Amino acid sequence: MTIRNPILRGFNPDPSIVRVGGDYYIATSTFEWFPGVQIHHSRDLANWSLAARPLCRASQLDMRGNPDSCGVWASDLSHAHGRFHLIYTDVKRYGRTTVDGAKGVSLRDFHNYWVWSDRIDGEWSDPVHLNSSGFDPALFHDDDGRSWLLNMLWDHRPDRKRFGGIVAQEIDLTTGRMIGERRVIFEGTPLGFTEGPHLYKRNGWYHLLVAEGGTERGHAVVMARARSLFGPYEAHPDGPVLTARDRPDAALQRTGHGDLVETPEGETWLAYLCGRPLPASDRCVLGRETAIQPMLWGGDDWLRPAAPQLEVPGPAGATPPIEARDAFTGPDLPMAFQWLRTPRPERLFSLTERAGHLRLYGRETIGSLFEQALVARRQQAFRYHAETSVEFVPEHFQQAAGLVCYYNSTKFHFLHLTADDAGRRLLQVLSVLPIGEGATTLSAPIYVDDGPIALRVEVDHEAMRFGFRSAADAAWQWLGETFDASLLSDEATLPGLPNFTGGFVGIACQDMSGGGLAADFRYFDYVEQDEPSR
Ligand code: 6LW
Repeated sequence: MTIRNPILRGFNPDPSIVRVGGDYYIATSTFEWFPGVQIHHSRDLANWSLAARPLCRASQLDMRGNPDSCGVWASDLSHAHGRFHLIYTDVKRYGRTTVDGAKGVSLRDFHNYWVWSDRIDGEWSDPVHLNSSGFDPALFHDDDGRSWLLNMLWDHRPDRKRFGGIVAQEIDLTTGRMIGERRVIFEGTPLGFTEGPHLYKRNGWYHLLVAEGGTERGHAVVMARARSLFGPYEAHPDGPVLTARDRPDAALQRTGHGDLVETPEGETWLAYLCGRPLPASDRCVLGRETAIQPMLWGGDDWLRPAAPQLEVPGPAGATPPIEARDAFTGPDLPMAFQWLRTPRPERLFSLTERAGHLRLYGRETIGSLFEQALVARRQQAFRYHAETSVEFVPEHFQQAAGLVCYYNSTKFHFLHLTADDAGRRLLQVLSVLPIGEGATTLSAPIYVDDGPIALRVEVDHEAMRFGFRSAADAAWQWLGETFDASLLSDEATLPGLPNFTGGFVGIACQDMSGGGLAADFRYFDYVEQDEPSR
């Protein structure tokens, strides 16, 4: 079995892994993107496919108004008492920790919920609210039949550690009711930023796995153990069990936030979060991804890596490039696509109002935190092209529709059709300026004829270019400007703001007049070019 990391390419952070019989499942975070939570499936730990997106209706998740990079953080997937259990956080506010360097009060709102299902691809239950004391909740099912909810404790007080340790409280899994007091069981190591707890019991030891060091280059997977669930926990004598903080040469950076799984043969594997910064810009345009690492329990009951870490073993192409051509012929949105925040997609698009087309209704402006008609899929490779064909007849400058490379409400490059004051149709790019210089700018207008028009973007690491053509057999006409794709990355940001997602590519339509003018898209191609092996 050749494992080629990352096993889940592109924006797939905070993995939680579970095995049921011969089936492995990994749940990853989706933030402000709807539906919420991605669950991939594998039978061999090497080959994975998207199996479910469990949070798919208003009673489970409504993220309208959620800030960028909030929404669904670090879900936890487990299986116990004959059911799948999913615990997730809906982050409603991300107060900045420091303002101009001064450590202020950092108010944040995290709501933790529990849903369950008998089948991974079944209908998941409505949520039960558990607590709101911090993020990264996880369930631990003890061998005495009791279950415990763990999460990191958020301490907003200026003179305290924001990351106030790991708390545990018993949960009644028949009702979701919390039992007894919450107790801090582990305050973390000097690395700090203690989060992402998962608990395992083995040979009479409680083994606590946490993420520390922060989710950037100092990230680490840290373990500690105790004879009692409530501690005291003794940290691993070797320090972090996996980290790239001292390995600037490693192919996989930002490694942390892990979870363990055991194979039927008794091997132990660690699924963990990583990032692959582009060499030139040192920026992660694919966000944080999921990798996996074989581990080994020593005779001293401590866990250690069982193979070289952080490299990308296996032949190039072990995870073949994606070549997806979606013709929008069916009534349902292809599973690779998502939209932002709202549980009311029928307000944004229709796949039935015009047969063979995805119809987007012009709603709020691109970057709105409420109702923007933008449907997109993750960028999962450094080299790809995407293409669509759109029919759109704008009447004035407040109406726009087209092809977009999107990171968040302030970071995107949007090639769109609109109209001038005389109603003549034109193409422009609404594009983010280099971070810190302000928001966005408009490229020079290019007047185009009426009728369907094909739009194309080609991305090669940091370089992005847009093209268009009116007839299928015409040559592509490329815009003179090139655009900086690395601006659509976790690292390109003003300080103190959350940038936890990766880049997306898709289609969008806005009508600032409130008229809801629609745009019809006939297909969407997303085609990756193979990555040269390292
Ligand atoms: C997640 C936390 C983290 O909840 O980032 O890298 C947060 N680790 O554990 C958002 O992904």
